Amino acid sequence: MNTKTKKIVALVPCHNEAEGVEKVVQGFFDEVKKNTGYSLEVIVIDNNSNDATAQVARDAGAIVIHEAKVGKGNAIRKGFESVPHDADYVVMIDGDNTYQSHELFRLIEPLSSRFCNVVIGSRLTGKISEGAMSSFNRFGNWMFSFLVRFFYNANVTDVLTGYFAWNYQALMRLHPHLVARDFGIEMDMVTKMAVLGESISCVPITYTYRSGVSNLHPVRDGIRILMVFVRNLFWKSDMSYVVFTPKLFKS
Ligand SMILES: Nc1nc2c(ncn2[C@@H]2O[C@H](COP(=O)(O)OP(=O)(O)OP(=O)(O)O)[C@@H](O)[C@H]2O)c(=O)[nH]1
Ligand SMILES: [Mg+2]
Repeated sequence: MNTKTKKIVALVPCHNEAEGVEKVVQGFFDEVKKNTGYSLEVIVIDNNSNDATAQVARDAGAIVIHEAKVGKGNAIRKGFESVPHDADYVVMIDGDNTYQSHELFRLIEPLSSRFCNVVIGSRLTGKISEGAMSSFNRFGNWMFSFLVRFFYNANVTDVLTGYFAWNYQALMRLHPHLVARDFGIEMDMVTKMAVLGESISCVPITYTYRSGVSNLHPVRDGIRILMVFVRNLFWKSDMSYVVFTPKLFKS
């Protein structure tokens, strides 16, 4: 029996999230304490915050690194570069406490049981608290998820979620290919994982009302996300072990 402790590394990209980040970090530590056989490192990527995000995160037990280039994509890609090589699982979550860090093992279990290599926390098949997501954003999320399922054959029900988990090797296969600098990062990740042929599963998660100020501009960011979706239809990778042709172009 393999009794080696498995190491989880949680990445939290933050731009002015002093209100939410403590609960996010604390929730991870509380959860890992309840589950023997796991260790945890939380890395907060502070992206030009001008509030107390870094201090609050450090006080809660996180390691804080900095990324000066604005944009969630830049922040999370800096986080991926900083994942220690002895990690077994890598989790990404937003710092605004809208996703529940105490649902961590819902995302880890399909990885630890080797059911799949990537787990996506799906809000649209989970629970969304009242007022947490506008009808416009809900429709946008649903539409983008539908398009990704249709054109990329990807097994996803919530492509723009902020809660992901990978086994370490799957993340290392993906990370060198990512280029999105802003809120296009989730679309970049999911579509490229689909092209790479990663096994992806979705689990239902809870999404709650935001603490702090939103950084998202639905129309501007929606257009950027659409551009990533279209651009990646033509993306190919030398590492891809699935010959990929967008469904639309199949004869
Ligand atoms: N916009 C933005 N967000 C960043 C940046 N760097 C990190 N983030 C983080 O990216 C995460 C997602 O941003 P949010 O503003 O919550 O966007 P959202 O979740 O799509 O939208 P809401 O429903 O309003 O919360 C948060 O944890 C941000 O702090 C940055 O430079 N710009
Ligand atoms: Mg948010």
